[in-house]
Amino acid sequence: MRYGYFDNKNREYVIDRVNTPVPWTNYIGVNDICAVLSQTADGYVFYQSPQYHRITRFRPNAPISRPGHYVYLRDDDTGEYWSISWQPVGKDLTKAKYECRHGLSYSKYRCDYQDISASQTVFIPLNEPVELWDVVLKNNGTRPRRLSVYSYLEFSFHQIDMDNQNFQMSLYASGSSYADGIIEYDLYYEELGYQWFTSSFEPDGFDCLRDSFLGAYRDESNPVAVEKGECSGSFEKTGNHCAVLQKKLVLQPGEDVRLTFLLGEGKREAAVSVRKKYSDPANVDKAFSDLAAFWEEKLGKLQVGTPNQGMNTSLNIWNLYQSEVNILFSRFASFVEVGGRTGLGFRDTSQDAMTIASSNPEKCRKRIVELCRGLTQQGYGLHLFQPEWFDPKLRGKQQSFKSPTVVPTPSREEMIHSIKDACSDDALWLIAAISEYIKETGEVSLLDETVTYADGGEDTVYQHMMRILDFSDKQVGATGICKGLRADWNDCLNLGGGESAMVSFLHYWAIRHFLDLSRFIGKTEETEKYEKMAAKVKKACNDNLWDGEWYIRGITANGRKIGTHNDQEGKVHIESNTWAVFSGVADPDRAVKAMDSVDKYLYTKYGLMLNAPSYTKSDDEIGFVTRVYPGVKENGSIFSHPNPWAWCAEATLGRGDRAMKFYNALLPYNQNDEIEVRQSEPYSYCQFVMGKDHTAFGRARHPFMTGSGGWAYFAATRYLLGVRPDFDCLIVDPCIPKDWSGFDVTRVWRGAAYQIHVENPSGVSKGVKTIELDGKAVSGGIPVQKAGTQHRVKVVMG
Ligand code: IFM
Repeated sequence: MRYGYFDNKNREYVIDRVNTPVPWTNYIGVNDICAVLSQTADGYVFYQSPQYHRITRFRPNAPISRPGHYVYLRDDDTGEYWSISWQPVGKDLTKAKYECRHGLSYSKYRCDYQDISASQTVFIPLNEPVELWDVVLKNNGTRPRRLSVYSYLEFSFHQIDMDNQNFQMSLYASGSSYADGIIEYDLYYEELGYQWFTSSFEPDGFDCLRDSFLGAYRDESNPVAVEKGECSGSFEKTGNHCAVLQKKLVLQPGEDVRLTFLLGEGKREAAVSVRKKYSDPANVDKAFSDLAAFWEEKLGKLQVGTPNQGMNTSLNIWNLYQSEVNILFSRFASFVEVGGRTGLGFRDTSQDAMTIASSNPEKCRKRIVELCRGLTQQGYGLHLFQPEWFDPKLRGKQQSFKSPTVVPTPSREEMIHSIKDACSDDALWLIAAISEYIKETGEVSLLDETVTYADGGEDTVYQHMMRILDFSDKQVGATGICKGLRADWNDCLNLGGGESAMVSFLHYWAIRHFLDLSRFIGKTEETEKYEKMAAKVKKACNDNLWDGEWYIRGITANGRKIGTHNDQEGKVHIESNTWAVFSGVADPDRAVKAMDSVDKYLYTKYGLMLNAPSYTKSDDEIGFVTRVYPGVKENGSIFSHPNPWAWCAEATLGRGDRAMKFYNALLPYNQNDEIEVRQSEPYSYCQFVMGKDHTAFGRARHPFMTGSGGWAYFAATRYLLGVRPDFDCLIVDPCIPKDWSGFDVTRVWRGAAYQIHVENPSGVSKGVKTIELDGKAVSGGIPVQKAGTQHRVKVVMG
């Protein structure tokens, strides 16, 4: 069963059955202000922080997610009313036609009802803290129509906690007012507590008090003001507030009208000038086309044409979009992660930064510096921290958002965690992010930049990298395998503080990244030191972690091996086996066996499970994972994030058919027509899909806010299609299914554009016979070309 389709030409996903099993969301905005909205316009908007500076309210985890950013329409002759986005009125779907188009940083809602077609496009101009609703109505009938149009949104008390508790204060500290077409909203005690709402027209009515507009014992589906056809003109200092502007219209047959609603940050003065600007539709169009150009520039850096349509759609549009959404705001703003946490998670941010180095080098660099500041002198990262703790320029910003009635988040001093809070993998990911950034941009001088440590002192980025590697070198157990500390990548597999196979493999991978860099910049001394470290780690792994057919997952504090052939539960784990291979620790024989075991024990038609069989008996020596339902999340679900590690591992082995089998199984696009099983958005990777050990096998949960999008993009473009930058050349080293006759990639790298055409005449999966750059043979990678130039690259596999 399907609910929509991919419109690649417009880079939109079109939901033509709007009653999806769960909300299907989109992210609006690319700068300071961000809205998370569903296919029925439910959702919320925040300014910089979803935790401290929400603009509109959201009641999460409810049977219907409310409220949202709605437009009601009313036939003033009959009194009948409906909403453009289907909800909240929720007309009978057999009588009206609704559609939602989720595009890149905008959503467009459409409806057709009784000869009135209407659309509401919600977007946020590139550099203005303003949410804009571009509303168009048309009378397709043969008689004149008298209509009323109403906006609706509900203001927030600015903090997620304030919207959910202790109203004895907030209800009496928030106020609204109306004058000359502008609604103003304020939180009286907050220095930055002002918003406004206005429109391109002179309203015929308004309401600022939610309860006056909705009426007693009613909700957003049947507001009394819409039912009556008249707003009450309410506003007050104290209460719950909303933004309703009403316009009465007469539309002649064939006539259309365009209205703009605007929601923004600041006081009345800001509203006046923004209103003036966007009362001219040409400015609305310009802001919308600037946004399209923003995405065009990003997506244009890498476009693919392969025989796999799902891959093309995902890599060319949705995968990159998801990765950018993760890095632009935070990992914490969705309908599930409702914004109650903010800051940077060390491991997640490092991986997110690594995967968007090509599309967003500026943000990647910014994040690298922020993460270096969140590193301690000992070399471990603060698992979750606020960048403003360490950036004098940002300090004080969150403070001014804070309301007095909520317990403040801990200060920097309180949060300089002791090592017992550290996760063993966190900082290792940063090494790869730095290396990928330099490969992408060539900015080797980043290594010399001086950056502070979280607990005082400062050093170069290069020194930070060595501290990270040295920390993992020292934090080892009796066997020489890295200690798992509080947890490794798998938050729930704690091993009682034992040793983590995955982290030792990751350590090896990070050392390899560093060695490539130290050799490139000619640092002989460090190269020798870390070559020895690499050899030591490799030996410890191969001496202690091999189980015969696969690698174990770890060793508990009591010396018990986890993930062995003797285990009835948690026998095979994806993390250790994929990293053993991708890191280069496993020799070819073991690598093949390990990945064959992954295929044998973990493969399902919806992707690879994290571990199998799932744990059913609680065992605190292994960790919290054993207290998670079988087949769910970290216990045997198809956790999306590690799946691309398996594609990379298979690409390392040159097994393109296997890699593509794994790729296709997880690809949300491939479940577009199976939504009765998947339920969630087919244009976004979800954090996990229920595994075989759960009754809802195949059901996906937690869209957007997961490292899966970034890793899928990184793995597919760099290791399956094999186009990846090195420090001084662009490598083309594909690993594809044997039946692919070839594919094309357009890649912009260091300012030059490469049109890469790959041919596969002998039907191989791996191996490059020849490479030509503009008709001339090159060996190895493609050398750096002058910025602004265009090149043709022909690659023949064989
Ligand atoms: O690795 C973690 C991530 O940091 C947060 N989500 C769950 C993942 C696996 O535990």
